[in-house]
Amino acid sequence: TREEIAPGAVHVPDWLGLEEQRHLVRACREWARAGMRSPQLPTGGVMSVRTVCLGWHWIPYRYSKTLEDGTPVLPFPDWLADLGRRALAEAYQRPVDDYTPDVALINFYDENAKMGMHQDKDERSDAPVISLSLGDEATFRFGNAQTRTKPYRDLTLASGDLFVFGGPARFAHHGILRTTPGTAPNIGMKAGRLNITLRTSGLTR
Ligand code: MD5
Ligand code: FE
Repeated sequence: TREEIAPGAVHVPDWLGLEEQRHLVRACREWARAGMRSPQLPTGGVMSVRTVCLGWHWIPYRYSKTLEDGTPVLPFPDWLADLGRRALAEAYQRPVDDYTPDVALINFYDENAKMGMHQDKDERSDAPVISLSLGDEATFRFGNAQTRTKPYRDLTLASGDLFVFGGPARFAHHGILRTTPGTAPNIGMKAGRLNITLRTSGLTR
């Protein structure tokens, strides 16, 4: 099933099979060995998710090629770009060879983590953003491009779900209200939720 939530916003529940989910969990575990950090906001706050980046390192509100301590960012693998093209083809029901994401943000949510309503505006590209969910279910709020408030729609994102945000949905406000412990299938995660977003930075180093 494919549901167009708004123009350019497509939800494909259960897109990833269990073996593909397990493969992605193993990959996230490897990337996490480099260290997951809670991004620090300029306001002094700290985000409740923990993050590791591939391709470009994201700091609110910019991208850089090195981490805070100067170590190089992990590479963005070709197989992940291929997965992104397959995801876009499924969501938009057209062949895709013109999508070249170069950033992935891997967000880990423990049972208390959430993400406030925001827009993703740090990329210098209006290419679609692809979201893949693994582990516990989340309540996702999909809003509008104009305001952080109503109208919005609350949806459940479950393990294996694909969500594509393109076109007019690319700059919609969105957030994660909560995750629901104990709702994950058996894919090699003890607890919590992982979200992988694929993005196009629009940057050249
Ligand atoms: C997550 N991540 O589940 C969420 C969902 C983030 C982030 O929001 O910035 O890491 S991915 C949702 C997303 C990305 C880009 C655009 C839109 C939603 N959108 O227009 O609704 O960790
Ligand atoms: Fe976001």
